[in-house]
Amino acid sequence: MKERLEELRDEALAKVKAAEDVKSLQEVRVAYLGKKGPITEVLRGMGKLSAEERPVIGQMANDVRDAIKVEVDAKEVLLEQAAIEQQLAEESIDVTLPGRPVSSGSRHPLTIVVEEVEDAFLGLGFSVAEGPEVEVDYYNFEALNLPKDHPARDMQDSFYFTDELLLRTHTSPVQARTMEKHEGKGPVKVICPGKVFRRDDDDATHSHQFMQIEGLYVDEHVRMSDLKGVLEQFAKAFFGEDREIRLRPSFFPFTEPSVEVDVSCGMCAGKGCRICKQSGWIEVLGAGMVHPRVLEMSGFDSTKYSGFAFGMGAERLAMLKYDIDDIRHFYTNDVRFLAQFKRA
Ligand code: FA5
Repeated sequence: MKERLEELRDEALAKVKAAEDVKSLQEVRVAYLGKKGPITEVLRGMGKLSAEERPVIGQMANDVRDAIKVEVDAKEVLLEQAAIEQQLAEESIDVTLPGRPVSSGSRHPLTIVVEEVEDAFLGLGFSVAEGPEVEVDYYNFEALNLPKDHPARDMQDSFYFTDELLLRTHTSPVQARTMEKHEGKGPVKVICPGKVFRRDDDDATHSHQFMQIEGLYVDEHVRMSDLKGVLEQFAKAFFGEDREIRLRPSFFPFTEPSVEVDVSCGMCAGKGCRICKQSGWIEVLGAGMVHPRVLEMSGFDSTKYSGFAFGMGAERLAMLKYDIDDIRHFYTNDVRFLAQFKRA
């Protein structure tokens, strides 16, 4: 029995020494120290031994088991350490290799344009106001001097949810809402960017959904010359110092007088070309002096207060500034188109 135990110890220690990885070491541990191993078997057979032999062999079996366990544990630490070192060596990062480029997004050209327009007007003392895209008939039309059945409602074909609820057709309802909030006291000086919706057929210059930027200035003694001065400042800030504007008579039910505003063509410096249809000018927005009835309906005394308002299409501004030939590019989200816009 003694010899058998010594044999087992030598055999196990040799296998521990020979184990080259954690897995084969684990096999040695299970084989010699496990419940079904030979040492456990020796201990089970102790009953057959004489009373004198039993403590001696028992002590020896325990010593052999402890000796094997000490060696297995020590080798396990070594092998684990070696495994980690090998893994580190294999997975080491070569910091000199060129990295994979991370492609980053860019802001949508309409966002850029709206922010540029906002910057230009914030510099002139305007603040930004917002209103709902789903609008009630009253603010979209009636408060803007467009009663039900007014023929000018046909100028903006609308998407209705009910008789009273529609997708706003322009940002002018924000004018009425903002004036109402001021409870008849000026000054009111805001720009209102936002999405608008019309039942227009989509083509290169028209979209059924587009963005407008409304402007409103109401105070005592606001005059048409203030409108012209502000728009001139804006055109130079947005398009460039060399650009001029001109005002042409027009009609909007909520302004009187009303004008269309043209900017001198940047392509030909006003000489006339294909882009400006040989006129030297490009239309960019509608504007006018706020109609006294609109002022009154929103709670302002029209004998004391006057104001101007304007509304421009953000896509049209972007098309002019960046020379884009089709409005649909803004909505088809082709990244090759979108990636070209980085704010200067
Ligand atoms: C209006 O919507 C008025 N509310 C503007 C206004 C405000 C006038 C305040 C006076 C005072 P108009 O329908 O012309 O006006 O639209 C204004 C601008 O929106 C146009 O100059 C054009 O740039 C843009 N626009 C109009 N329809 C479309 C469309 N279907 N697609 C893209 N842009 C459009």
